[in-house]
Amino acid sequence: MRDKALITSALPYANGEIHLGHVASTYLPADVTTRYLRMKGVEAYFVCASDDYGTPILIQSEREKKTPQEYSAHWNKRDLEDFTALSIDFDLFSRTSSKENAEFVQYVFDKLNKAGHIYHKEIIQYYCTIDKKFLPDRYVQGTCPKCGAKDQYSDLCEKCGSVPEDIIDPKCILCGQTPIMKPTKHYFFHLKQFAKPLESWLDSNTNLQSDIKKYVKNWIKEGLVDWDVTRDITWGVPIPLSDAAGKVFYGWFDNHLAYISTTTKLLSERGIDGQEFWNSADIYHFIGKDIVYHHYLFLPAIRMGIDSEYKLPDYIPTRGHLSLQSKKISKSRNWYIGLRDFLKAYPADYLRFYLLFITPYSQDDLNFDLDDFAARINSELIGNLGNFVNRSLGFAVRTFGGIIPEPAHHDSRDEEAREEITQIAGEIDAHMALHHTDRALKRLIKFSASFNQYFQYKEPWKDREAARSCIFYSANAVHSIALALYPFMPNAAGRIWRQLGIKQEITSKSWNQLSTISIKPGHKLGDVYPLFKKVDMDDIERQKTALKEH
Ligand code: B3M
Ligand code: ZN
Repeated sequence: MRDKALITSALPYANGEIHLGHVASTYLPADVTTRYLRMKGVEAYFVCASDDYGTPILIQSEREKKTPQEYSAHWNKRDLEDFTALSIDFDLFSRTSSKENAEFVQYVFDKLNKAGHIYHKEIIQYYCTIDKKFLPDRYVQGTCPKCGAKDQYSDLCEKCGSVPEDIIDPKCILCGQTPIMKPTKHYFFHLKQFAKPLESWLDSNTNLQSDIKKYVKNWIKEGLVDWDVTRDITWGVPIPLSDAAGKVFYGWFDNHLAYISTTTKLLSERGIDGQEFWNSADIYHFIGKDIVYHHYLFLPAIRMGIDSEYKLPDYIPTRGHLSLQSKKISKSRNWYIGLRDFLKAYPADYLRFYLLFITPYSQDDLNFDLDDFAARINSELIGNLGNFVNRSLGFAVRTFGGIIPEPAHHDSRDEEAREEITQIAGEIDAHMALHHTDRALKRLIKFSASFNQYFQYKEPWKDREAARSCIFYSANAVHSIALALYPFMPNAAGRIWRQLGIKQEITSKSWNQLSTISIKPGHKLGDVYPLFKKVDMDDIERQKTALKEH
């Protein structure tokens, strides 16, 4: 682990609200990792941006009679509000359409071009003679040649998931006319040239998930295809060549470069040299498994193409898709829960807890189930962790006036309790070092379960004298719980911290206190009250009824 880290999570398209499916695989694990690294004393920054370009955004803005600038600005603002409500704390949430990104993208293209990694050729594109424009990607709808589904886009059949070569009976989505075919000059990135270097990079980077590496290497073996990085539309970063007027970059050429341009923008505002920082930090790109191709091949190849001026990622933590009530999430079928709506009904910490609990560090798909959500919150979080914190601190208030007693009548069970406290940090570290955020959280839950048993065994209510060591170690276990919980549930951790009566904030470097006996005899607790409210089952039923497909 380096003492610097730069963390990114996949950039959300500025085209609709953030829903539960987005946050599980990407934003939450990235936020937890950032908070954890900071507590370990690492200088860590977490950046993201809205992905503003692309034909779907342009088309939708035209439908809503807005400029694409206005339209994407709206979603950029809204996304940031929703992320903030979930305590996802970016240091900077920028835009791929920012001036800084456009400049950097053009700089990268220029350098690639001069190095011979770009070539051009004529291709045939749909063109509408009525609207007088080329019709890339979603501008054309027709019948899928593979499955026969009607009204599918020329770049994606939503029924069978294929990318149709030649859609049947193509129509311009703007005017409904049949487009003609017209030649146009497009610029290509020579991805094929990078097959060998990509392969050696994949072999040498032992931090990448090995199952993913395996199939990415297989794609290389099957043969890479050069990338057409051009679009004949007005919304995008202009291609900086005199004979490329009216042409912009394909969104996947510019979006991942915003990882870098957003970092340098953030750091320059803080007087730090972004490039120097980038190259001496651990670079993490958190993604969902649907964009493996772009992040394991396209992104590293482009960085190699500019002489690794900005180094390649050290980690690309990749996780699977979330389904909802065991059915695939789909915005078009209305089968999803918006983040904002969910957070109106339940605290951010509940959602963080549940999603982090069920999301493994693997490509396995996961399922959001409302009954399971209620059960986990009510039993693991409230019945176990919340209960231990409240019963032990509550007992200290009732019996000792909120002053931590000197331990007395030390027995072997107390020794075990002390031992558990001194080991918990290392055990959580072991999971976090391997990106198993779910296992780290489960280890913490096991720790609190074990302290519930300790409390039960000691029966402090029977003998005030014997209670002293039990309360002393329990208060110290609560201190460990607050610190270890912070990356996962920062709000609840802060509440526990205040109940413990600790004045200074949980900040960087606090991790090294986690396994210490920091709460000393004579320490005064703050106000103690129940941490959580149970999830009501009638309310869960109402949530299920509200969730309707169409
Ligand atoms: N905007 C979203 C996606 O395909 C896409 C990610 C860009 S990351 C550089 O999931
Ligand atoms: Zn048309």
